[in-house]
Amino acid sequence: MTDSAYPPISDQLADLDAAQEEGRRKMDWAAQHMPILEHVREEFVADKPFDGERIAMAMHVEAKTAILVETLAEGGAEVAVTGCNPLSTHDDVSAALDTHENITSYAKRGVDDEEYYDAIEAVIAHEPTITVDDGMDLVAAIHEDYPELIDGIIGGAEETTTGVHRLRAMDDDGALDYPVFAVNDTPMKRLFDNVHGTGESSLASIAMTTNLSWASKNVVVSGFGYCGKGVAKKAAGQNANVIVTEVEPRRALEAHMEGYDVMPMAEAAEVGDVFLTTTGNRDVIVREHFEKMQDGVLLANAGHFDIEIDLEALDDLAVDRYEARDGVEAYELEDGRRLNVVAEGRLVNLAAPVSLGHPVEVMDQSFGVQAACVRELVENGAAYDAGVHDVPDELDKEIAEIKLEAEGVAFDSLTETQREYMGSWDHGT
Ligand code: RBV
Repeated sequence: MTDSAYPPISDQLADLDAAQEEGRRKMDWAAQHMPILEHVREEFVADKPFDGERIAMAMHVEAKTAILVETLAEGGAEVAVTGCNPLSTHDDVSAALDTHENITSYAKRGVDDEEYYDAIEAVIAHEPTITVDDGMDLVAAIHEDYPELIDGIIGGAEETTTGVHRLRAMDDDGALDYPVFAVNDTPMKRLFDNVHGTGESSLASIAMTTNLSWASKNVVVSGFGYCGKGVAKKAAGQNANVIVTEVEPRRALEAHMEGYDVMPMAEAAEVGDVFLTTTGNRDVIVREHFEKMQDGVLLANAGHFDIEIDLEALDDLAVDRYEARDGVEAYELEDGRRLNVVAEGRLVNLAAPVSLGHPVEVMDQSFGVQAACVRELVENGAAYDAGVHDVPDELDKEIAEIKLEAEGVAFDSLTETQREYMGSWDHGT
């Protein structure tokens, strides 16, 4: 292990026993609702596929993620973990994880930029053979600062849209030097976690943070990708009027055909009550938009990074700033209008004080795919070149089947005749 001075969470908390106990309680609750990871864990405990592996992880360290971390550790790996967002860690869960003999947790809530990267370096100091990222910060730090470790790395797995986007850009530049699975892009992740998970948890977090209703509100959803679709659908389901902003013509059309109003942000700014960004891009809501907004609007972001709402410009415009509620900062403008930013513009479903992240069931699916990818790297890592890889469809289906079985849902399979028919081209009229 190389040197790193940054201490694990257990050396940073005052009342460690109480934290460990509460963290464990949260994990036990999550585990009860994660049948996929339970199944995978039994397999890992029996086979110990990760004996001798060192897994580095940067994820949202809360109860569900903790069950994934434990599952990998129970499979024989040494795991070092830290957060992937300064505000999403639950310190008690981090402390509970750190008690496991195979796990070191550096995650801590409320770290500044310097501590955030110190913790990432502390994880990297464990000299990983596998990385598991949410947002690609580990892959980036290893390539930039510790390229000598790359030879020893079998591969990695990436959780989120933004991370996969960054990885593909890196791959296009020929700069990605080990294989990484795009977990985000699987049906088992995207159709559930991005759509239902982001939709439900973002809206729930905003509602809990503000105590305001969705009914009758004009809710502006920026970006109609998988996350935006989920947010729009769930907001409409709670009687909001949904307005979508898009830059991609087919997605704009899709939103239009779903029955949502579609308009440029310059127009939406004037009529929106709540603004929720899900684009993964920067500068979606900027000064010219703030200038037109109504008094009392809510501004929130559900994208991975806090770049979608230009808070610097808002700060420039503001004559006063104050904490209106826990997790809500009011920016007061010269003419008296107040624009309320939720959770500092960081991903709202994890970073607001009351936020708990996506619901347990969808994270069980995403993390089931993560676990299957780590197993695939250990079993067949040499078969994958450096670069971004789709998760093998068979693995994704395996996770779906485990879930269906746990839910008691039976489904059909193809007959031989059907299989032959689907595989042929000469059965015409
Ligand atoms: N996400 N994790 C949670 N652990 O509670 N909630 C959401 C959690 C992940 C989700 O998979 C998404 O792709 C990513 O966070 C964005 O950073």
